[in-house]
Amino acid sequence: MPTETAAEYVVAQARARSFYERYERKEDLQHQTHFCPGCGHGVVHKMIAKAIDDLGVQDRTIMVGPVGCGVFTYYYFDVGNVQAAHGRAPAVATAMKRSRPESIVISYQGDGDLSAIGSAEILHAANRGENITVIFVNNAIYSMTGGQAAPTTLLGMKSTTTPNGRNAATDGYPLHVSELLSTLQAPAYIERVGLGDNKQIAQTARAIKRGLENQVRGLGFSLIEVLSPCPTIWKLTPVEAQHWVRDVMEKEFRLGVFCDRTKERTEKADLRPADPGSSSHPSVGTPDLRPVTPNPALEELPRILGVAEEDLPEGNAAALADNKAIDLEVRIAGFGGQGVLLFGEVLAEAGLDAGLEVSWLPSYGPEMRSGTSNCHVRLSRQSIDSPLVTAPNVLVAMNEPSLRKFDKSVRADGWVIYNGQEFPADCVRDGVHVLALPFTELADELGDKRAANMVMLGALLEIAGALPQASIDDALRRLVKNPRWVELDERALARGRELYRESLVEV
Ligand SMILES: Cc1ncc(C[n+]2csc(CCOP(=O)(O)OP(=O)(O)O)c2C)c(N)n1
Ligand code: SF4
Ligand SMILES: [Mg+2]
Repeated sequence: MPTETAAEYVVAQARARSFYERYERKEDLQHQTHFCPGCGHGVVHKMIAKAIDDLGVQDRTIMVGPVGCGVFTYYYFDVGNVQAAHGRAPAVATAMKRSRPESIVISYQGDGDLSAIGSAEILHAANRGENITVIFVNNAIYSMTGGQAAPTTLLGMKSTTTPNGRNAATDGYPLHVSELLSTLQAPAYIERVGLGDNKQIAQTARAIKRGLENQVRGLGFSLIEVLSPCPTIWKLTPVEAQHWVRDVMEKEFRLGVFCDRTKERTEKADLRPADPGSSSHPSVGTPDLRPVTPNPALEELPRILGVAEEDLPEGNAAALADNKAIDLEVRIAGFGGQGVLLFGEVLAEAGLDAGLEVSWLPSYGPEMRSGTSNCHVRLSRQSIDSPLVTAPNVLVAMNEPSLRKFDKSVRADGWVIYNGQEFPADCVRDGVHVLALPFTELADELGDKRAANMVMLGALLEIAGALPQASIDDALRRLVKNPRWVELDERALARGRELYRESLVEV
């Protein structure tokens, strides 16, 4: 058991080794997180990183991040990272833990994520007793999206969806997740803690460490619920928000340990000889510290997913034959409604149709506080290691903020396709090619300015010369079902190809 007092704990807060030294999220803010002042997420992050350090498990920890203000775990924790779809972290964590039993898997979730859209996932992961650790950051609201009510919102509490305050008659009662899950037989440990004052903070650090330690010892499912301030959405100062946790939230959500089967499981584990076939399951309770063994099923995966050349649609194999070195990394960015995601989908579907390795990763970002929506697309003849495109060889910027956000990331000798008459002089970079045209107006001339994305895609296809026209046509028809739009988009693609040929500008 740790012995820190609250004061000692605060003094001990040097940067944990389990944090990256620099955060690559924003080039100019590499020592700052994205959290608002007084946000509980940052405090919980520190505690998790310190616990990972203390337990010496950094090399085998996998953090499964949520959707919500905690989404950027992968920018901060220097461990294995996966980002799950909203609410699905316990399912992803289950898969990680079962395929890599020696790993230490953390499911990090907000209250919207865990208790609303992900209520089924957490319930069943807990009921199966997965040997994972869930860190549940309860701030009683959907913060990232601007303050809609969550199942944990307090009665009378105002939110954008309960403007007159939550009303039990119409909105139900605050959901007590820890109490609910502790009625199950499988969980090993469930505790609710808070960040309302120093004493609570010290207890939270202990509980988080304990939740991880339980997993290291193979004792089963642990969940630590943390009552956490969100000054921004609660419209309080950081100090007021902290007091609100202690004086108001805690009255609704009682702190304490709701379930603790760790002692009996430790005793059972001590009596039993190690069983290599079943050690990851908590009903067995055997601590699993075996060395990493490769999972043969995973090694088979490339073969299972691979597309043999002879299976390609007729004509495509030949079209690709002399295009062995395709390695297209595209970042497409713009405002919501500009068709950024569809652009990426058509490109990715066409690549798939053509038998390439493909990834498509939409990135909505925390809309409330930044703005542009963007997506990452990779097309390659080789296996793709990561769907993230951090250094694109083509940036498609559908507006100026997107250009400014991503232009520095474009590789030397790469391309920027920019929707604007004038390419801003301060964005010009040596060796980076630019095609800057008023694509929105050009699409308008074709019949609808919303087809600007397809005009830009046409230009990209012509620049990259990577995909057979038949694959693009097929992808378009599959994704854009309305025949009127298919016809317009086809003309837009052709126009884009033409514009590139006519208007190429090299900078
Ligand atoms: C499938 C899906 N539905 C809805 C959203 C929009 N969305 C993003 S974050 C969020 C709520 C996050 O709230 P919470 O989990 O409490 O996290 P917090 O931001 O409060 O830490 C929602 C609804 C989404 N990204 N994906
Ligand atoms: S909006 Fe709230 S939860 Fe999100 S980062 Fe800011 S304080 Fe934290
Ligand atoms: Mg929340």
